[in-house]
Amino acid sequence: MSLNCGIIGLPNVGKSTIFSALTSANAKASNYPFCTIDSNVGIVDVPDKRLDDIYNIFKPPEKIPVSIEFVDIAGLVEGASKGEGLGNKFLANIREVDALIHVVRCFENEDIAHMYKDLNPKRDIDVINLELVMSDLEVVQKRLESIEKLFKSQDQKVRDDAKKEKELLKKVESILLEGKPVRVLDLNIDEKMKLKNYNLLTLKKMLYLCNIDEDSINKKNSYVREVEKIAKQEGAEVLKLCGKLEQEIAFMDDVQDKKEFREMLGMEVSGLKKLIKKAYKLLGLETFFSKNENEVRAWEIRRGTTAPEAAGKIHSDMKKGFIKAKVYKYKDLMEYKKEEELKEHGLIRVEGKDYVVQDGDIIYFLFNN
Ligand SMILES: Nc1nc2c(ncn2[C@@H]2O[C@H](COP(=O)(O)OP(=O)(O)OP(=O)(O)O)[C@@H](O)[C@H]2O)c(=O)[nH]1
Ligand SMILES: [Mg+2]
Repeated sequence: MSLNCGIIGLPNVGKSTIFSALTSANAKASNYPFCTIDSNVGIVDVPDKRLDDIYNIFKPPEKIPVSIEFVDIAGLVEGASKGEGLGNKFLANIREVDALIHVVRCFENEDIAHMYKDLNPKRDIDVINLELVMSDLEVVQKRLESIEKLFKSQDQKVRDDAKKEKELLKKVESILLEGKPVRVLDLNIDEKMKLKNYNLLTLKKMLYLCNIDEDSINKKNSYVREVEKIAKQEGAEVLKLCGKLEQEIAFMDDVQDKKEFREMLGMEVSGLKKLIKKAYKLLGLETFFSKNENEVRAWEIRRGTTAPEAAGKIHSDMKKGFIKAKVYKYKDLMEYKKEEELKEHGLIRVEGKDYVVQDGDIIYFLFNN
């Protein structure tokens, strides 16, 4: 199953517009706050020039990219964590995703209703982030209450574990009480593993996505600058795109038309491509490639994945019977163009079960059936 990014934000900021551009499917988008109630899910291919380059060298029948999932979630409002505007349901949707894309409205348009009268990205961001914080606080405080009974256990280990968990949760609670997201805490691996069970919203990675108007594509926009400042303070990523135009382009059939339209607007790179790539990184994913006579294929892995685990992505038998991996680098292939040349230059390595797969590796696994 692919990992997913949830698209969140206030109502009517352009979440569904961006989602439908991403998936080129007609996710319902309209000028009514709360237009999205059930979340839409779309699977999107991750563009990767390296896959195209490898494919162009070997030219097997098929080329298969990696994909990630986007979830278009309904707009949150102030008080969502208290159940306002179906808030709890929407927060539950957010709890299920792996990372967050926070859409912030940075376009002025009197015809498009906004929750508040004026445009103020900082206030909008604060509203959403506070709801996420409040929702996490409720989870943490509930657990802190229920953990108390564990201290009465006869089992020393249960009591010790409960003590450790309480200490951790207290640390988390105090950061939330300051109104800050849990992701700003410096947690060790052990603590991260423990917190995983709670699926905390503010521990998920977040990317701020400024939805701008047509005029701001090649111009500075003071709203975007404001969001950039906030993102910098939080160590979060930020990206701007014009949802409406991206949607229009996504719906064009002809590739050449798309290209010309982009050029006319001075958009060299597709905003959507940038967004998908950033989302992929946000999910902590890297790519290795496999090739055989039928296909060249990209596979997503988490940083730190070993060779047998990577083999298991392709087939569980490959992991079970893993013997070794023949590995070479994408950049070496680009330099020498042929596997024979790579071999001659000693650039095809044989790696064992402890090898940590690197982004851009091209791998052939040998295994026992
Ligand atoms: N001018 C302009 N309008 C936009 C842009 N992006 C979205 N809109 C318009 O804003 C309105 C709301 O867009 P949606 O994508 O439905 O907003 P949403 O955030 O999904 O809204 P909810 O699902 O109600 O929370 C629609 O009328 C869009 O056409 C943009 O970049 N520029
Ligand atoms: Mg929507």
